[in-house]
Amino acid sequence: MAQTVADVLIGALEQIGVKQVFGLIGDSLNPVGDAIRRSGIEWVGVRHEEGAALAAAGQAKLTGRLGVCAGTTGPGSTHLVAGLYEASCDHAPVLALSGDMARKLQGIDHVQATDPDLLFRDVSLYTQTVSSPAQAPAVFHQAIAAAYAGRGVAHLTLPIDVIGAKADGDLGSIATLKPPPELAATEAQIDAIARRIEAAQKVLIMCGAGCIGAADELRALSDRIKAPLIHSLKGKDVMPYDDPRWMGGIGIVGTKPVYSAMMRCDLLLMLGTDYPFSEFLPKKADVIQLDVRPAVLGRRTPTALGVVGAVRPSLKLLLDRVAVKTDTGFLDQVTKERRKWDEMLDRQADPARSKDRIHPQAVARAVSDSASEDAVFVLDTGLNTLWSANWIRQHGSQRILGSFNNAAVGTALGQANGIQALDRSRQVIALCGDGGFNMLMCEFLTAVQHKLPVKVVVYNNSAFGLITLEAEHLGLPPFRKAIEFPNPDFVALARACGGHGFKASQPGELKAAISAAFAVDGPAIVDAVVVPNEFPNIPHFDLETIGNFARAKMKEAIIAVTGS
Ligand SMILES: Cc1ncc(C[n+]2csc(CCOP(=O)(O)OP(=O)(O)O)c2C)c(N)n1
Repeated sequence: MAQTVADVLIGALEQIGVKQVFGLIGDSLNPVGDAIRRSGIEWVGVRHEEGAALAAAGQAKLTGRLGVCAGTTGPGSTHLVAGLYEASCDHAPVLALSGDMARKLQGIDHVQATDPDLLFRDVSLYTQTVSSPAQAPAVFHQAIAAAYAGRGVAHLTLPIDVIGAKADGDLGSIATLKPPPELAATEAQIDAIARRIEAAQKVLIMCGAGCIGAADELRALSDRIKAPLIHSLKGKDVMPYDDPRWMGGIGIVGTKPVYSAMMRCDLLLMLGTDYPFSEFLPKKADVIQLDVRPAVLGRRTPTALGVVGAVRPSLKLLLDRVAVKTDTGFLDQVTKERRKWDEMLDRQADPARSKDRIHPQAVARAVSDSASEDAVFVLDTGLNTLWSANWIRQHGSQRILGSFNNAAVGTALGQANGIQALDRSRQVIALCGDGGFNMLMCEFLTAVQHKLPVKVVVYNNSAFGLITLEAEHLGLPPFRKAIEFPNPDFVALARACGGHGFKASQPGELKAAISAAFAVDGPAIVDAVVVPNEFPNIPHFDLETIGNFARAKMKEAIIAVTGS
């Protein structure tokens, strides 16, 4: 059979190491499906295209390598868009393919007419219609190169008459399609960082996702200059939880010791982080920021020195150039506070805390304690993010991912499916709120069909829990009718889908339900019925917020009595 334009695209993807394409077949995507059917790439058919985009994003976030998803004409591609924000917000390379109707039907309000290039414009850094077989190879190359170079989404619109046509040439430069190299900052800039560190008394090092892979260098720097290491949520898995230098997270998903260290330090070194919540950054200290992205330098807080460079190679240079410090006072103080905070976390997660109710902290801790050395935890969005992020104690080569920039509910399972498809023998655990799981629960069927043994742990509080807190934060009484909802029987649902289901509604059942789910060979759901009104640890409150919470509680009490 003669090679089609679709074959050229799929052949190139195979050559650069793409293992799966996630999508939902049909209509104008059929020639792409046919090319995949004849290739070495696995087609992972999803139940909702958002699940395909999430799966591709999950893969790209974990590995830094291209994830690929596909939707067909009109609504099939429209469904991709929401999931793609995971990749664009977290700077992960994804190629999204939209099938489109034949060119002769375009522009005349035909059935399913959309303008995919316009629709995908916001979420992608490159979007292009492939309008002829002759143009196709160069555009395919450009799209993949753009996704890698810009670390985001490239999108192609593929009219069926073009993608199914006979090919007119191959991609010439496959060898150039790969992630960008890690480049160090210049020596002069490294010297400038070293001099500022030497002049400071209390140096605090804040690590973001740009620090992944740099744990050894960070330890060495911390030891050399006696500086505590703290992290953004995206940086939590840079180091094992129990490393004595790893003090905890910043912000709402963080700790009080870290907040006070921020306010006490005189130099903050921000490494590979664009942490957006400026109110948690120091008010007085000098700030140095090191990142591969020049555009993020200095945009969250006034920055004395902004340096372009990748963290790991830059730290390697810095270690040779910065003088040893001996004063451990600041490090010791933060360490002491951190220990106390950890003891509090342990008490809050103790299943024996109540006799007949499961606290969500205990769920996160039990999942963490039962997980394999190389598990991947995929967190959903909501109150559940706080439980998972604060009570998972990562170790070994465990990884933690979530929707930490997009902050979208319903994103964990789709991403977990993509990650699981990379290695079906690795343990992948999606930790979801019930609202988040309900949103895209059809993707559990994708897991069952494609033998993706994802474990889904649902914090079942029969509510969009975080929204209660959000309302009270604004001084509003929670709109209960809008926030609370009934759930299906998740165990029955899991079994009806062909998976496994386990339930824990009493503290004594928790460990067994989680262990059973982790032991079964195949996808499983753990329905953990949790206390609905658990209040998280908030590291810092201003007076206005405290007032708002008090006002909200008063309004709630009045509504309870008067009914309005
Ligand atoms: C797609 C999407 N829709 C709505 C929101 C707003 N939102 C943020 S948290 C949340 C509640 C999530 O509820 P649930 O999944 O049950 O988790 P919980 O907060 O109870 O742990 C909502 C609706 C969002 N962030 N993303």
